[in-house]
Amino acid sequence: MNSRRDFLKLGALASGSLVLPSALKAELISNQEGSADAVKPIVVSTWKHGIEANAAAWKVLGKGGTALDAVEQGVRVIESDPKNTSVGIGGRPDRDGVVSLDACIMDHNSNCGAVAYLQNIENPISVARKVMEDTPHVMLAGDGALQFAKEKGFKEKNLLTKGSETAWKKWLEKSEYEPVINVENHDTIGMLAIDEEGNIAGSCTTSGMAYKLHGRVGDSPIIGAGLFLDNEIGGCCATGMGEAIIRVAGSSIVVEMMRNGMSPQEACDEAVARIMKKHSNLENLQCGFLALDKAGNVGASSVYAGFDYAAKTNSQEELVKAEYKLEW
Ligand code: SD4
Repeated sequence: MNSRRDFLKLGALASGSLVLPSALKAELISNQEGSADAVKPIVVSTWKHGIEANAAAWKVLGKGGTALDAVEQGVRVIESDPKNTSVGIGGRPDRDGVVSLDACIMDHNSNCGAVAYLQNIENPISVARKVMEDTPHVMLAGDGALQFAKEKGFKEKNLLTKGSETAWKKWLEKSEYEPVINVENHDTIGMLAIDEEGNIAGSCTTSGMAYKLHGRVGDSPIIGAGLFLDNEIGGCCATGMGEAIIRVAGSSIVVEMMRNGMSPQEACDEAVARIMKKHSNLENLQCGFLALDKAGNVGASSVYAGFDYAAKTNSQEELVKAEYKLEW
């Protein structure tokens, strides 16, 4: 396995705790027989756009706000960025030209909410939170999700930007009509945060696989696949080929492996290995996991090189390359 943990320092190092490579932190904890303080607050999120999302989450966490508010506010910024072509407005449409969004959110009490195949609403994560807080259900999909969002005061908006429409039309010219997965470093956003109280929350939001089949829903709104957490253990979020992530209940197995003693890094590596074992054809099968345990240890792993995540604490801000198994 390749091991690349290149740290790009984004902020000046101040006094206080550091985000340590997970192996180092684990060593520190065991050396001091559990006396090492947990790193909190902390927020981590997938891909480079995680830097901007973490900054928004920090406006909540830094003032002593809740992890739940932080993970909602953090990813909303990316959903509302029309230049981001894989989340919210500006997201690539399906092969029929329809933009449909998937999102979920989970709190430290294991409350969760999700929307799938939601159209015309810029911030699906906030609709998912409303599903969690204002209904007895976990997930609403399609027209029902849209109807619920409108009832809750969300405004309808055309999510297909000129740029995304042009790219889709160009794609149509070739008429491959094949669902494909994006490989560039601007993908679905998954976020995990621990607040000052030590509570964890997570969010995940996407426009899904570009040019997917009309009606397709991926892993991102599925609790246990795109996102899972347990306040006793930690959390995990996923990015990449949703079908492969669902097949192994990706984020939930990472949390369960951490429960059984693995570090976040070991658990993410193992989940990636599990996916690779289940698929004979690994062509374009990019999947990545990002995990955070309750002590503030972080791990991330992907099938192919290129996956990265952003981490932020009181003292440090980093973009970290995930470990990976294969070169493209
Ligand atoms: C999906 N997991 O819909 C999402 C897409 C993604 O990196 O994360 N791409 O399958």
